[in-house]
Amino acid sequence: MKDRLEALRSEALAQLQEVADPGRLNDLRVHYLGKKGQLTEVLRGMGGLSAEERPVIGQVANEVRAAIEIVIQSKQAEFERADTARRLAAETIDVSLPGKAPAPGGIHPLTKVTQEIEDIFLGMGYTVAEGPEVETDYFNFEALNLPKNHPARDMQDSFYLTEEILLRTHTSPVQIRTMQGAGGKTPLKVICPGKVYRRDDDDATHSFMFHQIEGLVVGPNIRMSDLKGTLLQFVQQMYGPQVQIRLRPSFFPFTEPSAEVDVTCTQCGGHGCRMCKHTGWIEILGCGMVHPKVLEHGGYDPREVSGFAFGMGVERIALLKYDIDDIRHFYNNDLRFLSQFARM
Ligand code: 2NL
Repeated sequence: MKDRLEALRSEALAQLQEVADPGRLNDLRVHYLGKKGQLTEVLRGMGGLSAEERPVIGQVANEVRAAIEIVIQSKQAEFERADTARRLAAETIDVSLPGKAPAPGGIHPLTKVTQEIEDIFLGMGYTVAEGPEVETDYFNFEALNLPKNHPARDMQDSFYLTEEILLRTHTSPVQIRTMQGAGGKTPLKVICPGKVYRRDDDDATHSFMFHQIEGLVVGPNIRMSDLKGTLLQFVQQMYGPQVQIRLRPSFFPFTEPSAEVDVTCTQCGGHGCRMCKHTGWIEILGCGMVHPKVLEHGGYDPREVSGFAFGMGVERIALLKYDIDDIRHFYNNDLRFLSQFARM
């Protein structure tokens, strides 16, 4: 029996020497050491041994098992090392390859100009308010002293969702809501930026959707001179301290008196050029003293308080600031255009 065990050992070790893959190694392990393997087979004959022989043969059997196991383990470790080495070679990352640079986004020029305007007015103590783009006839027209038969209320000029609901045509309704929310408190100083919608045919200077910023101040003894000083301060921070303004009489249903504001040409400084059509002046916004009826809709008593308001198109301010010739550049999302502002 001892001879059979020794023979089993040398046969197993010889075969294990030749093993070249983990699958075959496992087969041999099962063949020699498994429950129904060769070693078990030999040991089954132990029953016929004498009491003296049994421990001797048992020891030999244990030595044979240990010898085979050791070779299997070292073979297994060898295969694992080879596998790791193969994977390391195959999965090597070349850290010297140039990376794929992520294209960082930039702030849209209209957003940038909006933020700049907001900053200027925040610096003068204003707050910023936003409101819904879908408005009621009351907030968009009625509260702003636009009577039912006013041409601006024509179905042809606005996007109506129903008879009473439309896309806002200016951000003034936000100011009405802000006044009503203030519960008669003064002073009220607010600017309202946002998208507005008008049924225009798109061209270089018109769009069915554009961005407006309106400002409103309400308080005791607010005068036209406060309005003029505020706007001068604004344009000088926006375009430079050399810029002057002039006010021309105008008309809006929600302000009385009303004015159109021109700045000295941002291109030629007022001498006259193509941009200002050789007048030296460029129109940039509309403004006026808040109409008493509008103050009343806002919850104020026009005998006690007064106010001024102004409104400007963000696209127009941006066109002038960056000398852009077509409003549609702002909406096409062409990176050749947008990337010029990304790092400004
Ligand atoms: C323009 C002119 C303007 C206003 C907007 C306003 C708002 C309230 C009361 C009175 Cl709540 N007025 N807004 C006033 C004058 C002119 O906008 O040309 N915008 C592009």
